[in-house]
Amino acid sequence: MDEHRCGTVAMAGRPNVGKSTLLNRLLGSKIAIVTPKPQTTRDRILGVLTLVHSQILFQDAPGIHQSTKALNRRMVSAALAVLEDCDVVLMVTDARDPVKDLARDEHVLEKVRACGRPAVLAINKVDLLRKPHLLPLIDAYGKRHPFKAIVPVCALDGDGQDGLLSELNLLLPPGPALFPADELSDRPVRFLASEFIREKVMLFTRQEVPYSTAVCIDQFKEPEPPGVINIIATIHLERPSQKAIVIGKGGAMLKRIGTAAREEMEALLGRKVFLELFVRVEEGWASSEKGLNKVGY
Ligand SMILES: Nc1nc2c(ncn2[C@@H]2O[C@H](COP(=O)(O)OP(=O)(O)O)[C@@H](O)[C@H]2O)c(=O)[nH]1
Ligand SMILES: [Mg+2]
Repeated sequence: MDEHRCGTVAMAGRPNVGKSTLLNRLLGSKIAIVTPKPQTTRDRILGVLTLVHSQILFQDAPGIHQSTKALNRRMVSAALAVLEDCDVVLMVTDARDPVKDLARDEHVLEKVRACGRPAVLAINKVDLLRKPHLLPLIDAYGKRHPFKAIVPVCALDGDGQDGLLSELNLLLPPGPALFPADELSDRPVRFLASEFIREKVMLFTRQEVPYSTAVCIDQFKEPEPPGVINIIATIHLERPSQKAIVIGKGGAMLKRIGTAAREEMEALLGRKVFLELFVRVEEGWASSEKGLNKVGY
């Protein structure tokens, strides 16, 4: 019989390469929010995948990038902490990066090398790549780092995910499962609820609004016996003009955000949800440590 294995796999890569999409695909459930905009993921989140002979604890994290803003510095340090504290690294890249531009990943590779853990590379978004470009890309990455495996994947349709899982499994240390088999994440559902709201704001608004949004859950009430879950949340923004955008004409935008977020919550919880949203201005919260604490970061 196979020995049971359990370990942490840190997801690393530049913003927007598809780390969170890949995590959701591997888990078969949406726990990490995804948008076409960079810097969607702000904090680490553990996704638990329980297989027959192993349990893989995926640490999703913000993208590794350079910035001076308080929020971004906090994000990058979360990404680096995840690397320091893992058994295996799953580095993710975008298949569309031309071979001659691989220097873009050098900053991430430096961190992967520094942490000294075995690493697997997932070349994601292969659906957008013409086949002849794939082999040179694999070859070029192989020359840059002694990856234990390089696996082309498509996080959108799951292409390549089984091969990726077997490569990761091989690198896990032996050990018993650390989470119950039905547990998907180390984050409470109220965190996931706040993230779904932030995702919809990021998807439906433009320019700086997505980066000025923080969401706090004020109330999360599960009735006994189980019925409709009541959630009250506040969307914090940095300026009054942003508050006006998020509320929209006659409250239309806020309604759209609320409906879409509620549908995600109902899908995750398998229960009806009643969601009430408030919008507040917390001047410049993303620029200072004090502001971050005020909105719950
Ligand atoms: N075409 C395509 N798009 C993808 C794939 N994986 C992710 N995306 C898109 O890439 C964008 C960024 O994804 P996200 O998971 O938030 O990236 P992250 O910042 O690395 O976590 C989103 O618009 C995703 O839908 C893929 O395999 N193929
Ligand atoms: Mg992400």
